[in-house]
Amino acid sequence: MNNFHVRLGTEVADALREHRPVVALESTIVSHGLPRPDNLRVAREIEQTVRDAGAVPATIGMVSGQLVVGLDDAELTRLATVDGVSKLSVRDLAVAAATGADGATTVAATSAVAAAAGIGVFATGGLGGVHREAAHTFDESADLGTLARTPIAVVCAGVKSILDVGATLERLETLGVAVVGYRTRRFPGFYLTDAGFDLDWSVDSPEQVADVLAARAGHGVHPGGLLVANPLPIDEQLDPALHDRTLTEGLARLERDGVTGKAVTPYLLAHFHSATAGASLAVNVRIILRNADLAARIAVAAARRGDSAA
Ligand code: PSU
Ligand code: MN
Repeated sequence: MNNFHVRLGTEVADALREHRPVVALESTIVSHGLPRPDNLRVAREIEQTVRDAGAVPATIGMVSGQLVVGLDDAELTRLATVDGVSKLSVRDLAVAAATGADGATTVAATSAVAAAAGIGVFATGGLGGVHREAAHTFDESADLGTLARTPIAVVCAGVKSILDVGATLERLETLGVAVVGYRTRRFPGFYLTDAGFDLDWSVDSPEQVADVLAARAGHGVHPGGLLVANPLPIDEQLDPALHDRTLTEGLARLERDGVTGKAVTPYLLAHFHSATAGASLAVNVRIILRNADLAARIAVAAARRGDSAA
């Protein structure tokens, strides 16, 4: 990209030029989704996991108004530790750039920037979606609308269980976002292995995901994203009873404290991390690392077949 406001990290630029595998990573998870000081350690572990699987990590964020694809360690440290880092969705990017802000990109913003930079695979924890009171509040994550028009494969453990999962799946269908289970036909519920919904499609290997991406590129028909839903093994999920208790309590507090808008997701995640005494954090980290590993293997498979989209 010949854009003054977007800088590719050297390693990422080299890898893209040489058609080597690259995996995009988001920074909202680091700045707003995980508690300090674990967030920085985990951010580095995610990158290392991508490297171990043979791909180059490209963590995306904004530093002093400049969008960076492939934050270096000093920049990653800054977004993980400095106060006042904005949570940036797609619509915020230009304003944040023009005002010189530090910002962390959501799934929506990370997807859009990654695709524009020529990166075809992205790993996150859980996608944003339709919030439980959306019928009244209209609170639906911009992640959904952005994926409708962004050609990228997002590896995630479904959508966060704090959301209305059924409504989110319906919206993904309406918006034309493809959803495939990785070795499952059940949609995962982030902390929980199974959110209680069937999927139409399942894929068995990174190579098969690369086949899907190649077919999509070859058809030139489907402009949108592909969700690769990668569930936790059942013995690694958060205890469902603890999960349900914590969620009920978190939703009640949300209402009591009058939290709305973009603060909802960070608020509920923080509640989980404190109310489960770190149990949800361990599960959350495990989810992200597993997704980073799978995304890297998909990027490697796609690069092997010479697929320029990855
Ligand atoms: N999943 C996580 N932790 C997070 C998020 C997702 O495990 O912090 C973030 C992602 O950046 C996602 C955002 O895009 O939450 C959704 O926020 P909202 O509901 O405000 O769109
Ligand atoms: Mn929202």
